[in-house]
Amino acid sequence: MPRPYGTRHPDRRHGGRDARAGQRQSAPAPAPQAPPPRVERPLPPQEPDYGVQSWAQLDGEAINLAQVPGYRCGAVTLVGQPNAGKSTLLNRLLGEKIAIVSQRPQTTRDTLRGILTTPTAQIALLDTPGIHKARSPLNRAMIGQAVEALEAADVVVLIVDAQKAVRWQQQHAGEVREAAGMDEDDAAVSAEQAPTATPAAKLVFDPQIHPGDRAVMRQILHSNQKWMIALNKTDIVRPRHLLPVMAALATAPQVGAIVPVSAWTADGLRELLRAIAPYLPESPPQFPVDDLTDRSLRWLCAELVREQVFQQIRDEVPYGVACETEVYEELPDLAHIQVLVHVEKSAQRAILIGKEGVRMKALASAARARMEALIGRKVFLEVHVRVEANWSARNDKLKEFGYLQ
Ligand SMILES: Nc1nc2c(ncn2[C@@H]2O[C@H](COP(=O)(O)OP(=O)(O)OP(=O)(O)O)[C@@H](O)[C@H]2O)c(=O)[nH]1
Ligand SMILES: [Mg+2]
Repeated sequence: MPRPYGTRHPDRRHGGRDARAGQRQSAPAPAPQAPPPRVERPLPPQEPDYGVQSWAQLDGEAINLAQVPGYRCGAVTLVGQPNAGKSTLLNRLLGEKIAIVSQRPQTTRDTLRGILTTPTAQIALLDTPGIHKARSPLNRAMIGQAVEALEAADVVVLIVDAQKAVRWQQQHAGEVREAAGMDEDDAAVSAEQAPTATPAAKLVFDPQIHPGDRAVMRQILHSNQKWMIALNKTDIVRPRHLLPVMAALATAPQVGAIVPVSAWTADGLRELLRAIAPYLPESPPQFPVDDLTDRSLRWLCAELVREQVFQQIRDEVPYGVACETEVYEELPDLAHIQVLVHVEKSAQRAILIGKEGVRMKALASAARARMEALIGRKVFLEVHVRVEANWSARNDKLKEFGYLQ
């Protein structure tokens, strides 16, 4: 039975069984020893190497995509619960890292458009914040962005976390639930997520579908968009457990294809693109073929600093952090970038900086490496931290940081 990450084998807790046997035989107690120096455990990898995707490879300048017969171009919105893998999937489809990713929910705070150009279609892929039960003004603003992004799509792809879906089904197998009861529960979530929306229609879902996914489905159905499902993280689920999950998802109203994928291994992504293609209108490409996103490098660099906060700092601190690029200068030998990190309390500032600045050094150096990979140049990065009391509850600050329109 594998041990959970971060736990030790029970026999090793006090030096192991053999060590204890030795203590019983020798009478004098061993002299107390200084504890071994604390070794920082390396973080487990939080995202794959995205690599270059074969479907995005264009045959040099020889191809004039505007003249390819039947060429398609359109917009696809990726939605789902927090942590379902939307941003990882976006990066994987593009073959480039532009969206930030972490193991923690609610990493993405505002929409990000990635542009995927293939020899047969150009797809504007919109990554969105995870849809969940929002409480704080920041979370409500995030969900407002996700709901708004539904409107702009030719097709919506709901990303479902297969592992979460399987767990829900296994825990609730055999439980008989009142469909009406489930509806009320979901409707409450829906109403909170879209305060301006008219009440969601009374839709009955299979209770075998995770309630969080049902809440997202309601939002999609409310937007009247065509939609399909990418069942993600199939690399960590037994294939025999996937079938019942897919059967339950297939009962959702008006759902199109359900494609099992793994953003981590790239399995199923070609099939996903094939399933998306018929929804896109025939049109020449609307964006220059080597455009990857409509976001500026300034914005992406601020996000890369926030990503490191999400990946390296525990507890609630990342949820109180917002980042802004204050300086972005292209110098002859390098890019000079200065990022300002806003926190809500001075205690958060102290945690971010760490003892003798060690934590900040680690954050900045990881963010800098990511920036260099993105920009393809050497980067000189400066990061400053400022306390902006209670910013996540203030509309003026949410607007200033771009989270609220
Ligand atoms: N094993 C596995 N892990 C995945 C896969 N896709 C994403 N993940 C992991 O899931 C976690 C969340 O991924 P994100 O891409 O940040 O999820 P998200 O849906 O964008 O989350 P929010 O931005 O918080 O809404 C990360 O640790 C990813 O590495 C996958 O296909 N397989
Ligand atoms: Mg995300």
